[in-house]
Amino acid sequence: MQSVRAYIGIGSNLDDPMAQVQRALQALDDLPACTGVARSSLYRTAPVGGPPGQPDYINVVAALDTMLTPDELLNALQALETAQGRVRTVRWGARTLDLDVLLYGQMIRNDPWLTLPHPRLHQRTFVLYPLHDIDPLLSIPGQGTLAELLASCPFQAIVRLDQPLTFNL
Ligand code: A4P
Ligand code: MG
Repeated sequence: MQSVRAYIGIGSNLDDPMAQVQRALQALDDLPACTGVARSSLYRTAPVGGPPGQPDYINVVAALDTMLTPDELLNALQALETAQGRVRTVRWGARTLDLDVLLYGQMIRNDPWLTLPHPRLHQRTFVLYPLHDIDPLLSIPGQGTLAELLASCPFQAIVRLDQPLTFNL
């Protein structure tokens, strides 16, 4: 079986978000049947949606080459969220760690358990800019190029904190 390139969105705004995100990047790299390829810059971002008064997020995107199926990958991500103390209460509420499958190769899938590409990817600068760091020419299946999506995305405050890193491209 050929590996598939998957892009994982990582976000945290509770309990030392920078440490949570660094721990998640390491945990993703250690997942079985996955090889870390690159990560975007780290970003500080204003919360989008959810209850008012939440702290800012740290957001980053990781690219992996994986032999896991999409369902196995989501299960593995949810186990990592739980291991880092994720508790689900309010929708879009503050969280220690959120791991989303943004893209799994070119797969398009409309299933509430796992929708691909991630259903709100195109509305979020905290996902589009990090994806652009890793592959500026990336095309999102069914939605268009990153450049097109960035041009039509509503303004959201986002600050780049460091430089992207490439591991195995
Ligand atoms: N699910 C369906 N498709 C996917 C997918 N592609 N990746 C299902 C991951 N999960 C997917 O997710 C709810 C359910 O979505 C899961 O059970 C899964 O089967 P969740 O992680 O439990 O809850 P959530 O993350 O609060 O929900 P949701 O709707 O995925 O939230 P979003 O849209 O990801 O938004 N603002 C900033 N600045 N930075 C952020 O990172 N994140 C959110 C979460 C809101 N605002 C933010 C940020
Ligand atoms: Mg989520």
